[in-house]
Amino acid sequence: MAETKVKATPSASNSAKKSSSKKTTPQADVATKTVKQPDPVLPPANDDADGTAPRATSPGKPQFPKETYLQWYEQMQLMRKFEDKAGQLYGQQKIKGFCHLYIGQEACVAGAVSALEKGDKWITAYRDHAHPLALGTSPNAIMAELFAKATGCSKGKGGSMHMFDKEVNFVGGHGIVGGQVPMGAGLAFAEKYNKTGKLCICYMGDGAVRQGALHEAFNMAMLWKLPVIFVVENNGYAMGTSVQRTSNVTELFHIGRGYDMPSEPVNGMNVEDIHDAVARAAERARAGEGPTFLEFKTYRYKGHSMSDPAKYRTKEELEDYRSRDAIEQVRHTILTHNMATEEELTVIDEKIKAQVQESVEFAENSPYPTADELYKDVYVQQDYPYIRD
Ligand SMILES: Cc1ncc(C[n+]2csc(CCOP(=O)(O)OP(=O)(O)O)c2C)c(N)n1
Ligand SMILES: [Mg+2]
Repeated sequence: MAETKVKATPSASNSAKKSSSKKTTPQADVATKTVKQPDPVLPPANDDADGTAPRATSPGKPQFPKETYLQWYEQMQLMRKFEDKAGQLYGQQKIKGFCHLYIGQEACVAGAVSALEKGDKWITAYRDHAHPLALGTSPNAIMAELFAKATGCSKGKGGSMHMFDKEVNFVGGHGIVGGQVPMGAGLAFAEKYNKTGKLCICYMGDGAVRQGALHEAFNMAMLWKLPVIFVVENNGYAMGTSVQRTSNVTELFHIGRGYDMPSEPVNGMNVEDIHDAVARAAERARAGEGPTFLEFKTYRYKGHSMSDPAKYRTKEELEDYRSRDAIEQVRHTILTHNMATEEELTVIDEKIKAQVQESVEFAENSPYPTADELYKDVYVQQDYPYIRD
């Protein structure tokens, strides 16, 4: 293990402690921090990467400034409360169509937001409400999109699976399993080509790892040393099918090995571990060393989508993950180390409740798109050569 200087956000650095409190965007300016650099291929960054360490009850010494823990708490609570509400509204048929909730996986996004820079590109699959929420898209625009209203972040034409927000560099929201993986490589190619110093973080589910497109993209990303961080959110299941039933390689991070891609497992229920792993990968990408493959071992508390009763798993399995809930861990750290009082956390909770309520009212009171919207935002090439009358 070598010690390397990496760029990380103020959250990762004591020197930046003060500036992080007046954050204007979730991705703040960079500061420097020394973290452990793992060997390029494989060895786990920590010995609890399978998520078995009971951090909520033995949190240890906080590694980050209090502003970071409070930011994580607020972001993750917003994701959770927003989606709790979305789930309720789905039950009332105010939200229709597909709807995949991220509840349980919140740390996977919060820890990456704090480790990356403004201007980095984000892309993911269809479980995509939390990413823009944490990047700073207004909850109003996301709720309105769920309601298919014209004020939604995709003008009401995308719905739950197709959130987009160029302002925060969130490039979707993609429904084809694995489809976003080559796109993530392409986004990173553009950053390299334009010499922006930015990178792309490309999320996918464990189901996507068995798509051919991933393997083609991994090869090219390594060949061209693209500034991309591939993240598999391994929540154990692709719809109702477990990883064990569909993959000969169940430690998914091993798959990066075939391409000599630096790859590691990360405890996806722990936001600090996620921050550190993403910061290491970002350092490599910005230094021109190319891609990294991170396997976040995580869990979704709800079914695959709103129509899934999740009968393929046991109550005990769910409770085991719930007992290591990422939000509870952060809450515990904050309270144990007197970073805030119960009352102060309640103020944050109340603020979030009001934000979520406001987003529902905004969505309810917004108009649907008009019929002429059908013909807008559609790719047309008048001289397309292959269509003949
Ligand atoms: C190419 C393709 N095949 C099948 C589907 C149907 N499908 C939708 S979600 C899904 C499971 C994907 O699971 P995973 O990648 O683990 O993501 P998670 O839902 O767990 O976040 C499947 C098979 C699809 N959308 N695209
Ligand atoms: Mg999955």
